[in-house]
Amino acid sequence: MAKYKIVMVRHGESEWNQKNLFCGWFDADLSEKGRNEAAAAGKALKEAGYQFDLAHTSLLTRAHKTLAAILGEIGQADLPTEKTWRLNERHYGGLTGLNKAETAAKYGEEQVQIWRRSFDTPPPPMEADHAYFDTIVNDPRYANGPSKDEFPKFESLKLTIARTLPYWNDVIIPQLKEGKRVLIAAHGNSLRGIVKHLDGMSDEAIMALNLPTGIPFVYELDENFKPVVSMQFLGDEETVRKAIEAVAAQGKAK
Ligand code: DG2
Repeated sequence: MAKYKIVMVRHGESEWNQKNLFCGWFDADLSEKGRNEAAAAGKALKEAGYQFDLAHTSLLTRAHKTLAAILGEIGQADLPTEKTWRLNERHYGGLTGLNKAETAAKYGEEQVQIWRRSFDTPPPPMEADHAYFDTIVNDPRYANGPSKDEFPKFESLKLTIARTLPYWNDVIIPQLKEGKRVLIAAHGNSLRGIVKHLDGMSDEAIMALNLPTGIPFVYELDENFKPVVSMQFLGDEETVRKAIEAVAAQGKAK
């Protein structure tokens, strides 16, 4: 029997999703489509009667704006919200800013699939001469963490999970145990990490999972935090399927 319920959502389409660029820790804003997706996510949650006690999000604007739009729609604009770098997108290292289709044309679709979806093969590191190195490393939003030692130059999904899961276990689980209704607005890969953990997915199985932008999904968990209901999207099946396929296709050479 389900004892706990949690709602998660990947932010709406960002300007860099729209341009098909590897984004990672670059702070891209939402596109107009992404703003509409975020509002639609809020409306879907409102229609389904959702209210929350707490929200969690990353330190990145695309997730904040998605969360704000959702909270506005459900009439909870002042909901207590915790922001953490541990929910940031995976750091795409040296790929940050490159076009995914052009990268596939240059290095092959298989290589891009490995960089995007393999469990433990990381992208190349972001070196100090990378166009976005200074912007990201010196961003004041990281003044309270990650520490210098923890600050990534690249992340595989495995490394992303290693910094996201402690937050899930130490912060979110205790709140669920207290009976709090929790919403997480984060990113494709930080959420894939949580989903992999919850569903006990193998390193191979997680490669096939793509999360759509701006469509909330619900998990119902038993007393041991094992899913009774897994990844139930608040959207019609056809729309969700197409949105997932579109994410998967971003790594194809055009
Ligand atoms: C995307 C995910 O992150 O890219 O960093 O480019 O969720 O913040 O838009 P998000 C990025 P893929 O792993 O799907 O290529």
